[in-house]
Amino acid sequence: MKAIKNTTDTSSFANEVIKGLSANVKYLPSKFLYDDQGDKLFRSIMKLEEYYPTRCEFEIMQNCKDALLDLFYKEQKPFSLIELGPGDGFKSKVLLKHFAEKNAKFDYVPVDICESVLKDLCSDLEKEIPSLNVNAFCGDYLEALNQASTNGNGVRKVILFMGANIGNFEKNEASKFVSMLGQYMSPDDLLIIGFDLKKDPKMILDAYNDKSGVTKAFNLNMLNRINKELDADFDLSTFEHYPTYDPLTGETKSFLVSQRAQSVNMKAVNAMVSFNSWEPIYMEISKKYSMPEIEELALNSGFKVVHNCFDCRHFFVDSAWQKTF
Ligand code: AVI
Repeated sequence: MKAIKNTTDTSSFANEVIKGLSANVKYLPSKFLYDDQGDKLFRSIMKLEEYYPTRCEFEIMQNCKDALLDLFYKEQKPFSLIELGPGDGFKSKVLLKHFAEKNAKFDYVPVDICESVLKDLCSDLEKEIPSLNVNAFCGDYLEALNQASTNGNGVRKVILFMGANIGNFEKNEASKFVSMLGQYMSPDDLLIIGFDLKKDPKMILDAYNDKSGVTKAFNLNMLNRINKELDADFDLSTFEHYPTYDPLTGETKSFLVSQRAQSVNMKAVNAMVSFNSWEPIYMEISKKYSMPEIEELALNSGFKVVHNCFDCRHFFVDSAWQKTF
């Protein structure tokens, strides 16, 4: 395993928090949900009865591992499997084990902004799949792709962006992001994106409003993070978790709503923010897609869909794309 490179920029947290909480409609960037405690809470979310996407994508990995190997290992040419945001590798390990058993020639490049996530994953992989060649990259996705393109000597890149992470982008941002990935891809490379599909609205809303309150704790943890890192005095008990789902747009949006008028001090950055009673902070979007919307996103971002893998209920799809030019 090569040394992990750390390019995490810690100074942007304070600036982005201040910008979001000073906006007309207050928001906090959802990427900041994932500090150590947020990672733990998200792992608990993935095990919740109500949170179906992880189990659906796991089923896809199990059922489609042969089809995916055929697609990735075309003409038995070595490839580089670059996973953006692998988490604990729960789903991708299904592929990695299968590919290793089949003696496919590939290396695995997990990319994450969080060093501890990568360290845990790498030590797991060393134990579970000792023959696997792992080159972890700690930092920005695009920087990792840039490095892979420069050092890759023309080896085919297969980029995995799973877990419905694409749903956490606003519509235009999703297209911009995918187009940017395309800039680092050759015509023969593949991009696999996991999409959570539109389905029974009640089921979707329940996934973000679990009875045990883990998703509420996950959102409130961001305020706790601000308390710790910016010496702020958010009173978590005065903010209510409020998720919504719009079946027309497919957008789940999560808010933390201030139950009373109050001011919060962020002493470390010498800033104060005031809330009206019932004023929301927009925390996160989790967009659900239809198949035509997926085709449209591919086209608008310079890609075409070459293969789709569904779970048996068609709740989720891992869609394989190639560049159109
Ligand atoms: C990481 N991401 C795809 C999750 C989602 O479903 O949007 C994050 C999450 N937020 C609340 N529950 C899960």
